[in-house]
Amino acid sequence: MSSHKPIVVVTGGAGFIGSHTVDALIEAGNRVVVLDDFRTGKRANLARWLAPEHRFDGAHAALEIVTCDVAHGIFAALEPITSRYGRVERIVHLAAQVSVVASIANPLVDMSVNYGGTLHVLEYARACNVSKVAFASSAAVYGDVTEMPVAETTPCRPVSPYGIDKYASELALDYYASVHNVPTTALRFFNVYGPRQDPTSPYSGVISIFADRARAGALLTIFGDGSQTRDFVYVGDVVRALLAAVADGNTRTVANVGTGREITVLELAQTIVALGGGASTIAHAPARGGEILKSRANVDRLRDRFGVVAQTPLVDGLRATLA
Ligand code: UD2
Repeated sequence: MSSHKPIVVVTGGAGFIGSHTVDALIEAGNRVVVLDDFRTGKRANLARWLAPEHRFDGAHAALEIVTCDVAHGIFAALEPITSRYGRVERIVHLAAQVSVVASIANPLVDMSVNYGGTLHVLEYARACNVSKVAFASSAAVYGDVTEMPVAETTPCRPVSPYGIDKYASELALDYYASVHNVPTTALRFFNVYGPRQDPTSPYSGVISIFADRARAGALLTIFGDGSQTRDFVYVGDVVRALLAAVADGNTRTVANVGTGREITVLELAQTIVALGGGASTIAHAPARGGEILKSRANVDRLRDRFGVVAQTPLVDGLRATLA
């Protein structure tokens, strides 16, 4: 059966970015195995692939879901599938504890999931000759940078356990690539937004929160005066970057994933209120501590190495998110 479609593992595949990645991989004809511990991931995000015609019979583009916490390793979760259907060809590693603030409260949890999880994935890739590992890193690896846009050559000085563990993961990817011949790419995501991003946590992405409020005609709260900027990149563009990275022959590569454009949080709030029908009002609360003032990615490397340019205009992405 191993002559069939390649098997791609997506860790964190039931989450926001993960489920969009799974959609694109299955649409491209892959057999996809999702590993997710469902702490924040949702089976509903994968609902369209749960019909009988997408059952993992080894022949068709299809989905298999295994409940698995990457912090405990992935060999046992994958063994029943690989012994039946053949080897894992590629891995998109997205499973993570996603909150910077939570990482400060619980650095050891962050380390075991975000760094330990990456080591488990890389150990699997080494032992099983996986052809490529693409990893979701973060702009958080840079820390406080004043010069914009931020290029990959900027020294990494992370200022949170989250940023440290993402950076440590990048170093591990590079080590496994150079010493153990596991081809790897790390993508440094800037502020990703789009449908299925969960707005319910206070640390959820600002667009998911503002969209949720605007739909309800409720108040939008800006932390600080709203002059801080972010580079918001639509999840569909991030998925194109991930698919390019996991299919690509590039190894030991790190690349930013953003748009190269920035917008202030105030302008963002005003745009979302207008798109939501204008019923909401905007209020200000004290600025969050330890927050970066400006963020904008240099995206030359993403274009040059992977041929990917984010192409979704913010207004279009916001409309899709509000819909
Ligand atoms: C993003 C990432 C984080 C990490 C970090 C690296 C998200 C969700 N988080 O954090 O994982 O990679 O970048 O630098 O992408 N805001 C409001 N009102 C709200 C919520 C937020 O004004 O109700 C502001 C917030 O103060 C900040 C901006 O919106 O200035 C963006 O906040 P965020 O939490 O979406 O993302 P960020 O940039 O803190």
